[in-house]
Amino acid sequence: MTILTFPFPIFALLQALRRNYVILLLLSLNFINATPAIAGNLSSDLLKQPATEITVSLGNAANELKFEPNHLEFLAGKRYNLRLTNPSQLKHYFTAKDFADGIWTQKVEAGKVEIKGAIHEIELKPSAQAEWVFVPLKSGSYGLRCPIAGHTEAGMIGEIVISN
Ligand SMILES: [Cu+2]
Repeated sequence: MTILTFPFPIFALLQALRRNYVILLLLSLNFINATPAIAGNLSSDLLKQPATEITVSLGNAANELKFEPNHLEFLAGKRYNLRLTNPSQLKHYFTAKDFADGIWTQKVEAGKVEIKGAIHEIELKPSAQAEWVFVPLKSGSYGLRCPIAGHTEAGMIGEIVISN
């Protein structure tokens, strides 16, 4: 009896595996085909949005070690132009790595140079300016700081919130 029933489960199993294999193959083909199309549509739609401008000052003319403002709020899916300025006589950084991981950067523009692709940190020399054009994607609360020795400790920190 056991000998007679034995081949059936094996056959059923093989059939099931074959069926699953086909489903998995279809799923992976779908994934491969769909992903670039979605990414393509997403970025072209995002690029059409007018960018909301927000200015953040790194330090100030009195050389105080702070970001002004030190609290930034963004909405996921909207396009922004974050203008960074350094009106002080000191070099400063805009460092917000987790925030940078949660956004899609279109470009960073400084002087006559445009940089495309992911950016994690921007250094501004005295009187420098830069524009960071991006679309926030991942909601959360992220830390901002200037990592130059003594600056974070003196309070050159901030918070960036992305909400849905
Ligand atoms: Cu600084």
